[in-house]
Amino acid sequence: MTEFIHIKKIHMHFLEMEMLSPFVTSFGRVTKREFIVIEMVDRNGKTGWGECVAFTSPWYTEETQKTCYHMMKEFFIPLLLKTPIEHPDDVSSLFSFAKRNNMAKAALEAAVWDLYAQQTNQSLALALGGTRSQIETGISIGLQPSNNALFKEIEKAINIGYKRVKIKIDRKSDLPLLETIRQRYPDIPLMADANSGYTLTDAEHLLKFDHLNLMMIEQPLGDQDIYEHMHLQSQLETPICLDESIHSLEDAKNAIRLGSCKIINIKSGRVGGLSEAVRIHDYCLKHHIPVWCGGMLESGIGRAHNIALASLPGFSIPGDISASSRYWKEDIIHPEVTTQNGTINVPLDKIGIGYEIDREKLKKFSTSPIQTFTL
Ligand code: OSB
Ligand code: MG
Repeated sequence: MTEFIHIKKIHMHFLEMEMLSPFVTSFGRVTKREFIVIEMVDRNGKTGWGECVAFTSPWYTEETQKTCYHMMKEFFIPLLLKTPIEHPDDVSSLFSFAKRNNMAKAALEAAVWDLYAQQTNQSLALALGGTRSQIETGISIGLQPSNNALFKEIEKAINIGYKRVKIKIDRKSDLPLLETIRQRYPDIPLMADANSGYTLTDAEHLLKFDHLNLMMIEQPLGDQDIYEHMHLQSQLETPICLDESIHSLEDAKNAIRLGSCKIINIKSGRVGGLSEAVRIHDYCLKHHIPVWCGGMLESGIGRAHNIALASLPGFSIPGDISASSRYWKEDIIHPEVTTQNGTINVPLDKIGIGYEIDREKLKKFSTSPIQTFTL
């Protein structure tokens, strides 16, 4: 019998971390990453950690750090403080009265998962059902100012040993660019992320990607769409992977039943938490749909949760979980996340997320005083 988790205190840390280099997509440019870090203390004095992965502006989903702050403070935290939690899966039911706001929900649920893993004396990875002690990982390269800059980034990634290279594409410079990359690097595991840059009228154009031997094309059509992706996938050889369109298990089921994609990118923040991420994983595994763990330019805390999630058996494609040093001069966890020839060790034998939080760094990157919530 596990005991209930009684949450006594929730501290919010407000951070801003400068990225080593700006991350550019067709929607915008991230140069500084703003985060709310959740520090959750239970009645035994144990501390669980979570990170809110929303951006400063709503370009990727409708949420922002400020909307998440509002939702957590006004709705989710008061509920958590007065409701004993038997299992982290209960958090999504507790929050289900509120529509969407998935990243706000996920930030708090992640800290509950960390507490639960500690209470049951195991690593977060094992608590989630992870089976791997090492995960293979890839890299996501943002839009670059020139082709040469992009080739340099690709070469760097290959030399480091990343198992998969993802580049961002837009309608302006997709096909010639991909063709050039393929000529230079005929065999690298390559994929392209369109972040919804196309419409169904581009189908004929996208068919020309089929000879490029891409592992997949990620989210070519609208960020709300599942139906049109079905039409596109029925014409394309290249597997479609959905990212933005998948907010829940229900979305994943619909996409798979319609044949709208052959692969799914799972991000716990986008789907409202690790529990929903695991449910999507389980469904995909059962239906032979490979999944991989996406990234949100996380600090070490979110990265640690991603590593734990990616240790589940259905994560059969290298994800967007790169080393801390790819994004940050200094990370807020210890040790930092490192890769060895494109793999990351899962801290299966540690308790909880398996990384220490560096409080000095938390303080260093804080932009305003800690806020504490109690009953
Ligand atoms: O579309 O997967 C995406 C970053 C921010 C928002 C959306 C996406 C991305 C990435 C990079 O591709 C992921 C990462 O390296 O953390
Ligand atoms: Mg994507």
